[in-house]
Amino acid sequence: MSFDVAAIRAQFPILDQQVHGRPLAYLDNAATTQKPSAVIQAIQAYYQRDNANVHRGVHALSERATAAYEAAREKVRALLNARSVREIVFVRGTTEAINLVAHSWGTARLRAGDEILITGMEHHSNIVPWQMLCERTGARLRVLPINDAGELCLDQLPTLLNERTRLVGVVHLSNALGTINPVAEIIRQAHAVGARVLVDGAQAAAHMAIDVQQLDCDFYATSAHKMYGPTGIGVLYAKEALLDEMPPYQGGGDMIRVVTFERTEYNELPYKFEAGTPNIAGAIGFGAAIDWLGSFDMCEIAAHEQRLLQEAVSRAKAIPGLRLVGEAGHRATVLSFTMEGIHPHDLGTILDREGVAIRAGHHCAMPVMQRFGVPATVRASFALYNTSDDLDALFQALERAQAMFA
Ligand code: C6P
Repeated sequence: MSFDVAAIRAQFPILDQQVHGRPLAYLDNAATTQKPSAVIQAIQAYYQRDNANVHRGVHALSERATAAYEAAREKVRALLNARSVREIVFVRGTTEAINLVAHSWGTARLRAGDEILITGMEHHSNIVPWQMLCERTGARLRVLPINDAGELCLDQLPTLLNERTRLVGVVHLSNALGTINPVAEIIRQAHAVGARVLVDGAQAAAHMAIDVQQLDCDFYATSAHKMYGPTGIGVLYAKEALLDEMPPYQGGGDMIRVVTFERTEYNELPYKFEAGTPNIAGAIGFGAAIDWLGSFDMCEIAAHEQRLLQEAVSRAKAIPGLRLVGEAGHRATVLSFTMEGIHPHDLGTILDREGVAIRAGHHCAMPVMQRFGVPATVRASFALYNTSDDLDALFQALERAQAMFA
C-alpha cells in the first residue's frame, strides 16, 4: 500500500467527527492511537464467529479461537524479530510486562547491595516497579541523568555501570520528550558488566522497526494500544533462557501441566507466564494491527511523522513565550512545551474547545518535569494519519489561547 494520508484517514472512522463544533484534530497518540477499521472488524469477527476459550475446549470454536490467538503470537514474534514464539508472553501492556520482570526475574535474582540503573526520562512504569523491587530486596536504584536538550548523559554511563549492576531499564522512545535513545549502545555497555537490559518500547513500535535480536536486549515491553491495536493487551519479549529460569508471575489455569495438593508442575513457555483466560480478542486485535501496520513502509511512516514534527517545531519556535521541553538531536513524534502565563491544564481545556486533543500534565514522567523545572507540559504527539491541517488547528488554537490570556 502506498503512503496516502487521505486514504489512511478514511480507514479511521473516529477521525471523521466534530468536537465542540470543530473538526477533531487528534494529537494525543502517545497516550493511545486510534484504531483502523481492520482492527475493529477483526475483533468484531472474532466475537461474532469464533468466541470461545483457548487451549481448553475440544470443540470447533475453541480450536478456531486458539488458532487465531496463537497466530497473533506469531505476528508479534515477527514484528519484534524474536527467535521463537516461546519468547512472546502476552500481558495487559507495558506496565504489566515490566512488573512481571521485576517480580519474577528481580525477586529471585537481586540481593542487598545490587544495583538497578534506570534513566532520568523513564515513565513511572519503568521506575516504580524497580523501586518496589529495591524495597523487597535491599537493592539500590541509580539514575543516568539527562541534559538540557533531553538526551541521556551517556558519558556518565561507564561510571554508573559496575559489577553490582544487575539490570538496566531504558526507554526506547520517551513519551515526555520524544527522545530516541541509543539503546543498542547502552545494551552493549550493560552486557559488558554482566547486567541484563529491559527496554521500554511502549512508544517505539508504532514509529520504528524493532529487532530484538539485533538489539540483543534481554527484555522488551510494548503495548498494542499505542500502535493502532486495542487496549488491555501487550507483549513481554524475553530471551528464552531467562524465561526458562524465571518462576511464574501468577498462578492459575493454563500456566500448569499437573496440579496436586503437594506440588504443581508448570506449563511450557510462554504459557507458564499466562495464568487465567487471556485477552483473546485483544491478542487478535493486536495481530490485526500488526498486519495493518505491516502494509506500510515503516521508513515512510517515520518520514511523514518527522516532517510533521519538524513543521511543528519551527511553528512552535515562532511563538513568543513558548518553551519546548525536549530538543534531542534524535527524536520523534512528540512536541512537548509550556507557554508563559498559561497553565498547561488551562491550555488543554482551551485546545479541547477548539477540537484539538492533546495531553496536558506530567505524562506519568514526573521526574522529567522536575528535571526541567515545570509542573506539567502540553504534549502534542503524532501518528501516521496526522496532517498539516491538524497542525493548523493546534497553532490557531494556541494563538487564540494566548490572545485570551494577554
Ligand atoms: N504512556 C502516555 O500518555 P501502558 O499504560 O502499560 O500501556 O504503558 C505504560 C507506558 C510505559 N512506558 C512509556 C514510555 C509510556 O509512554 C507508557 C504509557 C501514556 O504517555 C499513558 S501514561
